[in-house]
Amino acid sequence: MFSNLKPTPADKILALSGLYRADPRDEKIDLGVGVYKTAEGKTPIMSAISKAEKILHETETTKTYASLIGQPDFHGAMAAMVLGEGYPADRLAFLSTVGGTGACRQAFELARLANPEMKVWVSDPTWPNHIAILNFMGVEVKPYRYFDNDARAVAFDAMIEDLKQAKKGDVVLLHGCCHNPTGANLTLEQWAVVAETLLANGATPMIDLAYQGFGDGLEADAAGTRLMAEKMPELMIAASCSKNFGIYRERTGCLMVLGDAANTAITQDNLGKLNRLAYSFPPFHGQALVAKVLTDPTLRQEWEDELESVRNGMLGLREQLAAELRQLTNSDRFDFLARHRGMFSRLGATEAQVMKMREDNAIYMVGDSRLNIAGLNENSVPLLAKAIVAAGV
Ligand code: PLP
Ligand code: TYF
Repeated sequence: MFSNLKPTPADKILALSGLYRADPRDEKIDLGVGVYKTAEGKTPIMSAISKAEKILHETETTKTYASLIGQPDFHGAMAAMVLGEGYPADRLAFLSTVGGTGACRQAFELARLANPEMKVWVSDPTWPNHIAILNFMGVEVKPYRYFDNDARAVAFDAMIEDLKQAKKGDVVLLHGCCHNPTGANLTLEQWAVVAETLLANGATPMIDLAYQGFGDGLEADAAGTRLMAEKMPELMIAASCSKNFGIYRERTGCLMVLGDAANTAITQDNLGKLNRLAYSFPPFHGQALVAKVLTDPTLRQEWEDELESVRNGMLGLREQLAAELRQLTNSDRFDFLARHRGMFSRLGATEAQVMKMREDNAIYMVGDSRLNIAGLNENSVPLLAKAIVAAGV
């Protein structure tokens, strides 16, 4: 039977790590997978998370099954972080999931239960896993224009023109902040126009929020999501705790579904079914850590401070890279790097230029010229700037 299996195409982002590791050059620079790294190239456990783990270790008395839909304290803390303290509890159904990826998958599954014919509109470009999961599920994917390759900014008029074509029963997938892979994001005014557009055609928005706190701050990064939650009758939010709590391997995330209060119970019931049929209970440990950190005032402050320093570190690297390129090119055409937010920027280099930087300078970025800003440090920024210019970007 298994001889019928066909080889699967590698995930281009994950495959890059293997190529990087195999490169014997000392001065190599890894700008591939979206993982936060310190200047020393380490992905540390955040101090508040370590402390929460110690507390959990000392106080946990059982490892019996917990809740199928996830832990209520985690759900409440996540809703408050994403939607603000005054979130509409009566209109919200929750599901703890296997990371943000699991939240995306379960959101697509829920939408398909509600409408077997649904199509999903995704930004062009988007995180490749969105498309891969939808293709695997056999769901039709409709790209909407998002990125202006020349301006390296959001192509907003084109985006709205395309989103006007979405229909009631379709899902429109948006990135809440820190767009992956481009780094170009909507302003709050633009979010309001997106809301008006979807209110007019009745399509259901879904927000993938994988980097809250990595762009302009915890509150600012949630502003677009909060605006949508306020204006839209329905909204799905797939929130990941992998990056902002640094607990990637714990696989912690949450799907929040906002709808008519009269439907909350049945939506909740359907969400529980999706977990049960996929893997039964979601991972517990990460939920407990996040709930502890968010609800213990001392740990929360410590976590927010560390998250701020991570965020400001990345902003500093963006400024340094833009300044370096301004000097080398005698132009401001790379200033977009300082305007983008989050871990990623799409440089706008051709695949040949990306390969040239890999071959000549041992700089590893994704083939579409997405670079992970957190893979840089003060010393490697000038090397990258020189390589960008030498490659003719
Ligand atoms: N969505 C986006 C846009 C991402 O970049 C990621 C990255 O990891 C995820 C979702 C899912 O993250 P995870 O499943 O590790 O929580
Ligand atoms: O885009 C990234 O680099 C992160 C990490 O299948 C990631 O979101 C990449 C690919 C993948 C899962 C996670």
